[in-house]
Amino acid sequence: MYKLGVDIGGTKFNLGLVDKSKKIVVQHSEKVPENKDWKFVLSHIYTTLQDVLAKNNISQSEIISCGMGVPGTVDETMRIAVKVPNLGWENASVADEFERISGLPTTIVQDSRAAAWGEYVAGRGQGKNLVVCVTIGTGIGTGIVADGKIFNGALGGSGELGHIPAVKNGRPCGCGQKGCLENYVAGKGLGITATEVFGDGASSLDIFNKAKEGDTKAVEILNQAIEMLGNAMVATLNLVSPDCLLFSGGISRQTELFVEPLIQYIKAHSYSVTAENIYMDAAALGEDAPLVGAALVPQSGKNPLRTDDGARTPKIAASVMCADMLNLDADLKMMEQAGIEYLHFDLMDGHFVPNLMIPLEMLDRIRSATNIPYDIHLMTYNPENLIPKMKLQKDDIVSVHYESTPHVQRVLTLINETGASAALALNPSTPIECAREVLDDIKMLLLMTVNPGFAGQKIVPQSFDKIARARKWLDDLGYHHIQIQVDGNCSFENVPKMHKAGANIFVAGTSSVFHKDMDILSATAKLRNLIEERQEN
Ligand code: S6P
Ligand code: MG
Repeated sequence: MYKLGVDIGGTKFNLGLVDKSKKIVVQHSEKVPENKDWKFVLSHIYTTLQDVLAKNNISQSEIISCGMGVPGTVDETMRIAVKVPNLGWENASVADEFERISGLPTTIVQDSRAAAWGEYVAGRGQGKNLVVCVTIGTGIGTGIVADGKIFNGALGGSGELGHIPAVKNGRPCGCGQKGCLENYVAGKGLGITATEVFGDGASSLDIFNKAKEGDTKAVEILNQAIEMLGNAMVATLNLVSPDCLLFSGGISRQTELFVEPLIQYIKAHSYSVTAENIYMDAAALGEDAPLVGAALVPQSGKNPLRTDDGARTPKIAASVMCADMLNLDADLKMMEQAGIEYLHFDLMDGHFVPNLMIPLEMLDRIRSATNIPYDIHLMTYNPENLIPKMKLQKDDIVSVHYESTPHVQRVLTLINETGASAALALNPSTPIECAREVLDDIKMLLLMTVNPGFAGQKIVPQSFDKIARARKWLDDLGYHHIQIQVDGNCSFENVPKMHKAGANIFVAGTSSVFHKDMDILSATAKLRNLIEERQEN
Protein backbone atom coordinates (compact mmCIF):
# COMPACT_ATOMS: atom_id res chain seq x y z
CA MET A 1 0.00 0.00 0.00
CA TYR A 2 1.17 3.53 -0.76
CA LYS A 3 0.48 7.02 0.47
CA LEU A 4 0.32 9.75 -2.12
CA GLY A 5 2.25 12.95 -1.45
CA VAL A 6 1.81 16.07 -3.55
CA ASP A 7 3.97 19.16 -3.11
CA ILE A 8 2.38 22.07 -4.93
CA GLY A 9 4.75 24.98 -5.45
CA GLY A 10 4.32 28.39 -7.07
CA THR A 11 5.66 27.10 -10.38
CA LYS A 12 6.05 23.31 -10.14
CA PHE A 13 4.25 20.43 -8.50
CA ASN A 14 5.89 17.23 -7.39
CA LEU A 15 3.91 14.08 -6.70
CA GLY A 16 5.03 10.69 -5.50
CA LEU A 17 4.02 7.47 -3.81
CA VAL A 18 5.58 6.76 -0.44
CA ASP A 19 5.75 3.17 0.73
CA LYS A 20 5.63 1.56 4.16
CA SER A 21 9.34 2.17 4.72
CA LYS A 22 8.76 5.91 4.08
CA LYS A 23 10.64 5.82 0.78
CA ILE A 24 9.45 7.39 -2.45
CA VAL A 25 8.83 4.60 -4.95
CA VAL A 26 7.44 6.57 -7.88
CA GLN A 27 7.81 10.27 -8.49
CA HIS A 28 6.90 12.83 -11.09
CA SER A 29 7.26 16.57 -11.23
CA GLU A 30 6.10 19.10 -13.75
CA LYS A 31 4.99 22.71 -14.16
CA VAL A 32 1.78 23.97 -12.57
CA PRO A 33 -0.59 24.52 -15.54
CA GLU A 34 -1.03 28.03 -16.98
CA ASN A 35 -4.62 28.06 -15.72
CA LYS A 36 -4.09 28.47 -11.96
CA ASP A 37 -7.77 28.10 -11.01
CA TRP A 38 -7.63 25.76 -7.99
CA LYS A 39 -10.18 23.28 -9.25
CA PHE A 40 -8.43 23.13 -12.61
CA VAL A 41 -5.02 22.58 -10.97
CA LEU A 42 -6.41 19.78 -8.77
CA SER A 43 -8.04 18.03 -11.69
CA HIS A 44 -4.77 18.38 -13.66
CA ILE A 45 -2.86 16.83 -10.77
CA TYR A 46 -5.32 13.95 -10.65
CA THR A 47 -5.03 13.31 -14.40
CA THR A 48 -1.24 13.40 -14.05
CA LEU A 49 -1.47 10.91 -11.19
CA GLN A 50 -3.53 8.55 -13.33
CA ASP A 51 -0.90 8.73 -16.10
CA VAL A 52 1.90 8.09 -13.63
CA LEU A 53 0.03 5.10 -12.18
CA ALA A 54 -0.68 3.66 -15.62
CA LYS A 55 2.97 4.02 -16.67
CA ASN A 56 4.12 2.24 -13.54
CA ASN A 57 1.43 -0.41 -13.63
CA ILE A 58 0.06 0.58 -10.23
CA SER A 59 -3.65 0.53 -9.47
CA GLN A 60 -5.23 3.40 -7.53
CA SER A 61 -6.64 0.88 -5.06
CA GLU A 62 -3.07 0.49 -3.78
CA ILE A 63 -3.14 4.11 -2.54
CA ILE A 64 -4.74 4.65 0.84
CA SER A 65 -4.55 8.41 1.26
CA CYS A 66 -3.28 11.69 -0.09
CA GLY A 67 -1.40 14.49 1.67
CA MET A 68 -0.91 17.74 -0.16
CA GLY A 69 1.59 20.46 0.65
CA VAL A 70 0.46 23.91 -0.49
CA PRO A 71 2.52 27.13 -0.54
CA GLY A 72 0.25 29.21 1.66
CA THR A 73 -1.96 29.39 4.72
CA VAL A 74 -4.06 26.33 5.53
CA ASP A 75 -6.97 26.38 8.01
CA GLU A 76 -6.83 24.44 11.29
CA THR A 77 -8.95 21.59 9.93
CA MET A 78 -6.22 21.03 7.29
CA ARG A 79 -8.81 21.02 4.54
CA ILE A 80 -9.06 24.60 3.25
CA ALA A 81 -6.31 26.66 1.59
CA VAL A 82 -7.11 30.04 3.13
CA LYS A 83 -4.64 32.09 1.07
CA VAL A 84 -2.06 30.97 -1.46
CA PRO A 85 -0.66 34.22 -2.90
CA ASN A 86 1.55 32.67 -5.60
CA LEU A 87 -1.38 30.78 -7.11
CA GLY A 88 -4.10 33.30 -6.32
CA TRP A 89 -6.15 30.80 -4.29
CA GLU A 90 -8.44 32.02 -1.52
CA ASN A 91 -10.66 29.92 0.73
CA ALA A 92 -10.32 26.95 -1.59
CA SER A 93 -11.77 23.66 -0.26
CA VAL A 94 -8.80 21.75 -1.61
CA ALA A 95 -9.13 18.57 0.48
CA ASP A 96 -12.88 18.17 -0.21
CA GLU A 97 -12.43 18.76 -3.93
CA PHE A 98 -9.53 16.34 -4.29
CA GLU A 99 -11.46 13.73 -2.31
CA ARG A 100 -14.41 14.25 -4.62
CA ILE A 101 -12.45 13.78 -7.83
CA SER A 102 -10.07 11.08 -6.65
CA GLY A 103 -11.96 9.26 -3.90
CA LEU A 104 -8.76 9.40 -1.81
CA PRO A 105 -8.96 10.63 1.79
CA THR A 106 -7.06 13.92 1.56
CA THR A 107 -5.41 16.30 4.00
CA ILE A 108 -3.58 19.51 3.16
CA VAL A 109 -0.70 21.16 4.97
CA GLN A 110 1.39 24.26 4.45
CA ASP A 111 4.47 23.17 2.49
CA SER A 112 7.18 24.21 4.97
CA ARG A 113 5.28 22.43 7.75
CA ALA A 114 5.08 19.39 5.49
CA ALA A 115 8.88 19.56 5.08
CA ALA A 116 9.34 19.72 8.85
CA TRP A 117 7.00 16.76 9.31
CA GLY A 118 8.87 14.81 6.62
CA GLU A 119 12.16 15.34 8.43
CA TYR A 120 10.56 14.46 11.75
CA VAL A 121 9.12 11.14 10.58
CA ALA A 122 11.60 10.11 7.90
CA GLY A 123 14.65 12.40 7.98
CA ARG A 124 17.13 13.93 10.42
CA GLY A 125 14.44 14.95 12.90
CA GLN A 126 13.60 11.34 13.81
CA GLY A 127 13.61 10.79 17.55
CA LYS A 128 13.82 14.53 18.34
CA ASN A 129 11.29 16.37 20.49
CA LEU A 130 11.13 19.77 18.86
CA VAL A 131 12.16 20.09 15.25
CA VAL A 132 12.46 23.44 13.47
CA CYS A 133 12.94 23.07 9.73
CA VAL A 134 13.67 26.19 7.71
CA THR A 135 13.03 25.95 3.98
CA ILE A 136 15.17 28.44 2.07
CA GLY A 137 13.85 28.43 -1.46
CA THR A 138 12.43 31.35 -3.41
CA GLY A 139 11.29 32.68 -0.03
CA ILE A 140 11.66 31.39 3.52
CA GLY A 141 9.20 29.11 5.27
CA THR A 142 9.53 27.49 8.66
CA GLY A 143 7.85 24.40 9.99
CA ILE A 144 7.85 23.35 13.62
CA VAL A 145 7.06 19.89 14.97
CA ALA A 146 6.60 19.84 18.73
CA ASP A 147 5.80 16.76 20.81
CA GLY A 148 4.88 14.73 17.77
CA LYS A 149 2.54 17.32 16.28
CA ILE A 150 2.83 20.01 13.65
CA PHE A 151 2.73 23.33 15.48
CA ASN A 152 0.40 25.78 13.75
CA GLY A 153 0.10 28.46 16.42
CA ALA A 154 -3.18 29.69 17.83
CA LEU A 155 -4.04 31.66 14.72
CA GLY A 156 -2.35 29.40 12.21
CA GLY A 157 0.48 31.77 11.26
CA SER A 158 3.45 30.22 13.02
CA GLY A 159 6.77 30.04 11.23
CA GLU A 160 6.52 33.15 9.07
CA LEU A 161 10.19 33.94 9.65
CA GLY A 162 10.62 35.22 6.14
CA HIS A 163 8.56 38.24 7.07
CA ILE A 164 10.67 39.57 9.92
CA PRO A 165 11.66 43.18 9.20
CA ALA A 166 15.34 43.10 8.18
CA VAL A 167 15.94 46.42 6.39
CA LYS A 168 14.21 49.68 7.23
CA ASN A 169 12.12 50.89 4.26
CA GLY A 170 13.69 48.09 2.22
CA ARG A 171 12.52 46.08 -0.76
CA PRO A 172 8.74 45.77 -1.12
CA CYS A 173 7.44 42.34 -0.10
CA GLY A 174 4.47 40.32 -1.41
CA CYS A 175 3.02 40.43 2.12
CA GLY A 176 2.50 44.18 1.84
CA GLN A 177 5.42 45.21 4.08
CA LYS A 178 8.83 46.52 3.15
CA GLY A 179 12.28 45.07 3.90
CA CYS A 180 11.21 41.57 4.94
CA LEU A 181 14.03 39.09 5.55
CA GLU A 182 13.18 36.77 2.67
CA ASN A 183 13.72 39.60 0.18
CA TYR A 184 17.43 39.54 1.05
CA VAL A 185 18.49 36.07 2.07
CA ALA A 186 16.42 33.60 -0.01
CA GLY A 187 16.51 32.83 -3.75
CA LYS A 188 14.45 35.75 -4.98
CA GLY A 189 16.16 38.32 -2.72
CA LEU A 190 19.65 37.11 -3.55
CA GLY A 191 18.67 37.32 -7.21
CA ILE A 192 17.78 41.00 -6.78
CA THR A 193 21.05 41.65 -4.96
CA ALA A 194 22.92 39.85 -7.77
CA THR A 195 21.49 42.18 -10.42
CA GLU A 196 22.15 45.25 -8.24
CA VAL A 197 25.79 44.31 -7.72
CA PHE A 198 26.74 42.38 -10.86
CA GLY A 199 24.33 43.86 -13.39
CA ASP A 200 21.30 42.69 -15.36
CA GLY A 201 20.97 38.99 -15.92
CA ALA A 202 22.95 37.98 -12.83
CA SER A 203 21.26 35.42 -10.57
CA SER A 204 21.55 34.07 -7.05
CA LEU A 205 23.56 31.17 -8.46
CA ASP A 206 26.14 33.66 -9.80
CA ILE A 207 26.71 34.89 -6.25
CA PHE A 208 27.58 31.36 -5.13
CA ASN A 209 29.76 30.70 -8.18
CA LYS A 210 31.65 33.94 -7.75
CA ALA A 211 32.05 33.43 -4.00
CA LYS A 212 33.56 30.02 -4.76
CA GLU A 213 36.15 31.75 -6.94
CA GLY A 214 36.92 34.14 -4.09
CA ASP A 215 35.12 37.25 -5.42
CA THR A 216 35.10 39.58 -2.40
CA LYS A 217 31.77 41.25 -3.31
CA ALA A 218 30.04 37.89 -3.59
CA VAL A 219 31.56 36.70 -0.31
CA GLU A 220 30.37 39.87 1.36
CA ILE A 221 26.81 39.42 0.04
CA LEU A 222 26.71 35.90 1.44
CA ASN A 223 28.18 36.98 4.78
CA GLN A 224 25.48 39.61 5.09
CA ALA A 225 22.74 37.12 4.19
CA ILE A 226 24.10 34.60 6.69
CA GLU A 227 24.20 37.24 9.41
CA MET A 228 20.62 38.38 8.73
CA LEU A 229 19.23 34.85 8.64
CA GLY A 230 21.49 33.79 11.50
CA ASN A 231 20.08 36.51 13.75
CA ALA A 232 16.53 35.38 12.98
CA MET A 233 17.55 31.80 13.76
CA VAL A 234 19.15 32.79 17.06
CA ALA A 235 15.95 34.56 18.05
CA THR A 236 13.98 31.43 17.14
CA LEU A 237 16.27 29.10 19.07
CA ASN A 238 16.32 31.32 22.12
CA LEU A 239 12.53 31.55 22.03
CA VAL A 240 11.44 27.96 21.46
CA SER A 241 14.54 25.93 22.42
CA PRO A 242 14.40 23.12 19.87
CA ASP A 243 16.68 20.09 19.96
CA CYS A 244 16.90 19.99 16.16
CA LEU A 245 17.31 22.73 13.56
CA LEU A 246 17.35 21.75 9.88
CA PHE A 247 17.66 23.60 6.60
CA SER A 248 15.91 22.50 3.43
CA GLY A 249 15.05 24.07 0.08
CA GLY A 250 17.22 24.99 -2.92
CA ILE A 251 19.70 27.28 -1.12
CA SER A 252 20.33 24.61 1.54
CA ARG A 253 22.22 22.60 -1.09
CA GLN A 254 25.01 25.21 -0.80
CA THR A 255 26.58 23.37 2.09
CA GLU A 256 30.05 24.92 2.28
CA LEU A 257 29.12 28.43 1.25
CA PHE A 258 25.89 28.77 3.15
CA VAL A 259 24.67 26.06 5.53
CA GLU A 260 27.96 25.41 7.34
CA PRO A 261 28.88 29.08 7.95
CA LEU A 262 25.26 29.75 8.92
CA ILE A 263 25.37 27.01 11.56
CA GLN A 264 28.70 28.35 12.85
CA TYR A 265 27.20 31.84 13.12
CA ILE A 266 24.16 30.53 14.99
CA LYS A 267 26.29 28.49 17.41
CA ALA A 268 28.51 31.48 18.08
CA HIS A 269 25.58 33.77 18.87
CA SER A 270 22.95 31.57 20.56
CA TYR A 271 22.30 31.42 24.27
CA SER A 272 25.24 29.27 25.25
CA VAL A 273 23.59 27.09 27.90
CA THR A 274 21.52 25.20 25.34
CA ALA A 275 23.06 25.97 21.93
CA GLU A 276 25.68 23.24 22.04
CA ASN A 277 23.01 20.58 22.46
CA ILE A 278 21.00 21.57 19.43
CA TYR A 279 21.45 19.29 16.46
CA MET A 280 21.85 21.51 13.36
CA ASP A 281 22.21 20.24 9.84
CA ALA A 282 20.90 20.32 6.29
CA ALA A 283 17.63 18.36 5.90
CA ALA A 284 18.09 14.75 4.86
CA LEU A 285 15.23 14.58 2.37
CA GLY A 286 16.31 17.67 0.46
CA GLU A 287 13.68 18.99 -1.89
CA ASP A 288 11.50 15.90 -1.39
CA ALA A 289 10.87 16.74 2.27
CA PRO A 290 7.49 18.44 1.61
CA LEU A 291 6.33 15.55 -0.58
CA VAL A 292 7.28 12.87 1.94
CA GLY A 293 5.98 14.93 4.85
CA ALA A 294 2.65 15.63 3.13
CA ALA A 295 2.22 11.95 2.27
CA LEU A 296 2.85 10.93 5.86
CA VAL A 297 0.93 13.68 7.64
CA PRO A 298 -1.88 12.25 9.81
CA GLN A 299 -5.16 12.41 7.95
CA SER A 300 -7.52 15.16 9.09
CA GLY A 301 -10.70 13.30 8.15
CA LYS A 302 -10.59 10.96 11.13
CA ASN A 303 -13.51 12.57 12.94
CA PRO A 304 -15.92 9.65 13.01
CA LEU A 305 -18.99 11.83 12.80
CA ARG A 306 -17.71 13.72 9.77
CA THR A 307 -19.48 11.47 7.35
CA ASP A 308 -20.09 13.91 4.53
CA ASP A 309 -16.63 13.29 3.08
CA GLY A 310 -16.58 11.93 -0.42
CA ALA A 311 -13.57 9.87 0.54
CA ARG A 312 -13.33 6.14 0.63
CA THR A 313 -12.10 6.02 4.22
CA PRO A 314 -13.10 2.80 6.01
CA LYS A 315 -16.31 3.28 7.99
CA ILE A 316 -18.45 1.01 10.11
CA ALA A 317 -22.24 0.93 9.84
CA ALA A 318 -23.49 -0.98 12.87
CA SER A 319 -26.57 -3.09 12.11
CA VAL A 320 -29.16 -2.04 14.68
CA MET A 321 -31.25 -5.21 14.18
CA CYS A 322 -28.34 -7.06 15.82
CA ALA A 323 -28.15 -4.75 18.86
CA ASP A 324 -29.60 -5.67 22.23
CA MET A 325 -33.22 -4.50 21.82
CA LEU A 326 -33.80 -4.68 25.55
CA ASN A 327 -30.82 -2.40 26.20
CA LEU A 328 -30.77 -0.31 23.07
CA ASP A 329 -29.97 2.94 24.85
CA ALA A 330 -26.84 1.46 26.43
CA ASP A 331 -25.79 -0.08 23.12
CA LEU A 332 -26.24 3.27 21.36
CA LYS A 333 -24.01 4.97 23.93
CA MET A 334 -21.36 2.34 23.39
CA MET A 335 -21.60 2.68 19.61
CA GLU A 336 -21.03 6.42 19.98
CA GLN A 337 -18.08 5.80 22.23
CA ALA A 338 -16.67 3.34 19.70
CA GLY A 339 -16.90 5.98 16.97
CA ILE A 340 -19.33 4.01 14.83
CA GLU A 341 -19.86 6.11 11.70
CA TYR A 342 -23.41 5.00 10.78
CA LEU A 343 -26.39 3.24 12.32
CA HIS A 344 -27.58 0.73 9.75
CA PHE A 345 -31.35 0.19 9.86
CA ASP A 346 -32.96 -2.62 7.90
CA LEU A 347 -36.52 -1.86 6.82
CA MET A 348 -38.24 -5.06 5.68
CA ASP A 349 -41.81 -5.52 4.48
CA GLY A 350 -42.29 -9.30 4.64
CA HIS A 351 -42.64 -9.43 0.83
CA PHE A 352 -39.42 -8.22 -0.76
CA VAL A 353 -37.66 -10.20 1.98
CA PRO A 354 -39.14 -12.84 4.25
CA ASN A 355 -38.81 -10.83 7.45
CA LEU A 356 -40.37 -7.78 9.10
CA MET A 357 -38.61 -4.86 10.65
CA ILE A 358 -38.54 -1.70 11.86
CA PRO A 359 -41.36 0.90 11.94
CA LEU A 360 -40.69 4.52 11.00
CA GLU A 361 -41.85 5.67 14.45
CA MET A 362 -39.04 3.71 15.99
CA LEU A 363 -36.50 5.31 13.65
CA ASP A 364 -37.66 8.72 14.82
CA ARG A 365 -37.61 7.72 18.47
CA ILE A 366 -34.05 6.42 18.26
CA ARG A 367 -32.93 9.69 16.68
CA SER A 368 -33.54 11.45 19.99
CA ALA A 369 -31.00 9.17 21.66
CA THR A 370 -28.03 9.52 19.30
CA ASN A 371 -26.07 11.78 16.98
CA ILE A 372 -24.84 9.01 14.70
CA PRO A 373 -26.13 9.45 11.14
CA TYR A 374 -28.53 6.86 9.75
CA ASP A 375 -27.80 4.41 6.98
CA ILE A 376 -31.22 3.10 6.05
CA HIS A 377 -31.44 -0.07 3.98
CA LEU A 378 -34.87 -0.33 2.34
CA MET A 379 -35.86 -3.90 1.65
CA THR A 380 -39.46 -3.20 0.71
CA TYR A 381 -41.53 -3.09 -2.43
CA ASN A 382 -42.77 0.37 -3.42
CA PRO A 383 -40.01 2.18 -1.53
CA GLU A 384 -41.18 5.46 -3.13
CA ASN A 385 -44.12 5.51 -0.72
CA LEU A 386 -41.83 5.51 2.28
CA ILE A 387 -39.43 8.34 1.45
CA PRO A 388 -41.85 11.25 2.06
CA LYS A 389 -42.73 9.76 5.46
CA MET A 390 -39.13 9.56 6.64
CA LYS A 391 -37.58 12.38 8.62
CA LEU A 392 -34.21 12.25 6.96
CA GLN A 393 -31.17 14.36 7.84
CA LYS A 394 -28.32 15.67 5.71
CA ASP A 395 -25.73 13.08 6.75
CA ASP A 396 -28.09 10.10 6.34
CA ILE A 397 -27.81 7.58 3.54
CA VAL A 398 -30.80 5.67 2.18
CA SER A 399 -30.29 2.59 0.00
CA VAL A 400 -32.96 1.35 -2.32
CA HIS A 401 -32.82 -2.08 -3.96
CA TYR A 402 -32.59 -2.21 -7.73
CA GLU A 403 -34.86 -5.27 -7.59
CA SER A 404 -37.57 -3.62 -5.49
CA THR A 405 -39.13 -1.14 -7.90
CA PRO A 406 -39.38 -0.39 -11.62
CA HIS A 407 -38.85 3.27 -10.71
CA VAL A 408 -35.38 3.18 -9.15
CA GLN A 409 -34.27 6.55 -10.54
CA ARG A 410 -37.40 8.24 -9.21
CA VAL A 411 -36.81 6.91 -5.69
CA LEU A 412 -33.15 7.93 -5.76
CA THR A 413 -34.18 11.43 -6.81
CA LEU A 414 -36.77 11.60 -4.03
CA ILE A 415 -34.07 10.66 -1.53
CA ASN A 416 -31.57 13.21 -2.85
CA GLU A 417 -34.23 15.91 -2.76
CA THR A 418 -34.55 15.50 1.00
CA GLY A 419 -30.86 16.48 1.37
CA ALA A 420 -29.81 12.97 2.44
CA SER A 421 -27.68 10.81 0.12
CA ALA A 422 -29.11 8.12 -2.10
CA ALA A 423 -27.53 4.72 -2.61
CA LEU A 424 -28.37 1.72 -4.74
CA ALA A 425 -28.45 -1.80 -3.27
CA LEU A 426 -27.86 -4.92 -5.31
CA ASN A 427 -28.67 -8.50 -4.33
CA PRO A 428 -25.87 -11.07 -4.75
CA SER A 429 -27.29 -12.26 -8.08
CA THR A 430 -27.83 -8.81 -9.57
CA PRO A 431 -25.07 -7.72 -11.98
CA ILE A 432 -23.22 -4.53 -11.05
CA GLU A 433 -23.90 -3.10 -14.50
CA CYS A 434 -27.54 -2.61 -13.43
CA ALA A 435 -26.31 0.49 -11.60
CA ARG A 436 -24.95 2.09 -14.81
CA GLU A 437 -27.79 4.52 -15.55
CA VAL A 438 -28.05 5.89 -12.01
CA LEU A 439 -24.37 6.41 -11.16
CA ASP A 440 -24.91 10.17 -11.21
CA ASP A 441 -27.69 9.80 -8.64
CA ILE A 442 -25.84 7.85 -5.98
CA LYS A 443 -23.09 8.35 -3.44
CA MET A 444 -22.79 4.71 -2.46
CA LEU A 445 -23.30 1.27 -3.95
CA LEU A 446 -24.51 -1.34 -1.46
CA LEU A 447 -23.44 -4.83 -2.42
CA MET A 448 -25.33 -7.51 -0.53
CA THR A 449 -22.88 -10.22 0.44
CA VAL A 450 -25.68 -12.46 1.73
CA ASN A 451 -29.21 -12.86 0.42
CA PRO A 452 -31.08 -10.19 2.37
CA GLY A 453 -33.58 -10.82 5.15
CA PHE A 454 -31.66 -12.18 8.10
CA ALA A 455 -28.58 -11.60 10.17
CA GLY A 456 -26.14 -14.39 10.97
CA GLN A 457 -25.77 -15.88 7.48
CA LYS A 458 -22.62 -17.07 5.69
CA ILE A 459 -21.12 -14.88 2.97
CA VAL A 460 -21.98 -15.72 -0.65
CA PRO A 461 -18.46 -16.76 -1.80
CA GLN A 462 -18.38 -14.91 -5.12
CA SER A 463 -18.86 -11.61 -3.22
CA PHE A 464 -15.13 -10.80 -3.02
CA ASP A 465 -14.76 -10.99 -6.76
CA LYS A 466 -17.91 -8.93 -7.25
CA ILE A 467 -16.62 -6.18 -4.94
CA ALA A 468 -13.30 -6.02 -6.84
CA ARG A 469 -15.05 -5.88 -10.20
CA ALA A 470 -17.44 -3.19 -8.95
CA ARG A 471 -14.59 -1.02 -7.63
CA LYS A 472 -12.66 -1.30 -10.87
CA TRP A 473 -15.76 -0.68 -12.95
CA LEU A 474 -16.61 2.48 -10.98
CA ASP A 475 -13.02 3.75 -11.13
CA ASP A 476 -12.72 3.06 -14.85
CA LEU A 477 -15.90 5.04 -15.44
CA GLY A 478 -14.54 7.93 -13.35
CA TYR A 479 -16.86 7.38 -10.36
CA HIS A 480 -14.03 7.27 -7.82
CA HIS A 481 -16.15 9.07 -5.25
CA ILE A 482 -18.85 6.39 -5.11
CA GLN A 483 -18.24 4.38 -1.98
CA ILE A 484 -18.91 0.65 -1.80
CA GLN A 485 -20.80 -0.70 1.18
CA VAL A 486 -20.97 -4.40 1.91
CA ASP A 487 -23.75 -5.97 3.95
CA GLY A 488 -23.77 -9.52 5.25
CA ASN A 489 -21.27 -11.55 7.27
CA CYS A 490 -18.81 -8.65 7.70
CA SER A 491 -16.72 -10.74 10.05
CA PHE A 492 -13.22 -10.16 11.43
CA GLU A 493 -11.99 -12.56 8.79
CA ASN A 494 -13.99 -11.21 5.84
CA VAL A 495 -13.72 -7.44 6.35
CA PRO A 496 -9.97 -7.12 5.57
CA LYS A 497 -10.55 -9.12 2.37
CA MET A 498 -13.60 -7.02 1.48
CA HIS A 499 -11.56 -3.87 2.09
CA LYS A 500 -8.74 -5.17 -0.04
CA ALA A 501 -11.23 -5.86 -2.82
CA GLY A 502 -12.39 -2.22 -2.68
CA ALA A 503 -15.28 -1.95 -0.19
CA ASN A 504 -15.02 0.79 2.44
CA ILE A 505 -18.27 0.83 4.42
CA PHE A 506 -18.94 -2.32 6.39
CA VAL A 507 -22.35 -3.27 7.79
CA ALA A 508 -21.36 -4.94 11.00
CA GLY A 509 -23.79 -7.27 12.75
CA THR A 510 -23.48 -10.50 14.68
CA SER A 511 -20.28 -11.30 12.76
CA SER A 512 -18.25 -8.51 14.39
CA VAL A 513 -19.53 -5.42 16.26
CA PHE A 514 -22.34 -7.42 17.94
CA HIS A 515 -20.30 -10.59 18.33
CA LYS A 516 -21.72 -12.79 21.08
CA ASP A 517 -18.37 -13.14 22.83
CA MET A 518 -17.34 -9.47 22.85
CA ASP A 519 -18.62 -6.07 23.87
CA ILE A 520 -19.23 -3.38 21.24
CA LEU A 521 -16.17 -1.35 22.18
CA SER A 522 -13.63 -4.14 21.95
CA ALA A 523 -15.24 -5.70 18.87
CA THR A 524 -15.19 -2.36 17.04
CA ALA A 525 -11.57 -1.73 18.07
CA LYS A 526 -10.63 -5.20 16.85
CA LEU A 527 -12.34 -4.62 13.51
CA ARG A 528 -10.63 -1.25 13.01
CA ASN A 529 -7.24 -2.70 13.91
CA LEU A 530 -7.66 -5.43 11.34
CA ILE A 531 -8.48 -2.82 8.68
CA GLU A 532 -5.52 -0.62 9.76
CA GLU A 533 -3.16 -3.58 9.72
CA ARG A 534 -4.19 -4.29 6.19
CA GLN A 535 -3.53 -0.67 5.26
CA GLU A 536 -0.05 -0.86 6.76
CA ASN A 537 0.85 -3.95 4.73
C1 S6P B 1 -30.08 -8.50 6.53
C2 S6P B 1 -29.61 -7.10 6.67
C3 S6P B 1 -28.26 -6.92 7.23
C4 S6P B 1 -27.98 -7.57 8.55
C5 S6P B 1 -26.49 -7.75 8.68
C6 S6P B 1 -26.19 -8.61 9.83
O1 S6P B 1 -30.36 -8.87 5.28
O2 S6P B 1 -29.65 -6.42 5.46
O3 S6P B 1 -27.99 -5.56 7.35
O4 S6P B 1 -28.40 -6.83 9.60
O5 S6P B 1 -25.97 -8.35 7.56
O6 S6P B 1 -24.85 -8.85 9.89
P1 S6P B 1 -24.26 -10.27 10.24
O7 S6P B 1 -22.89 -9.91 10.74
O8 S6P B 1 -25.10 -10.89 11.27
O9 S6P B 1 -24.24 -11.00 8.95
MG1 MG C 1 -28.89 -4.32 5.78
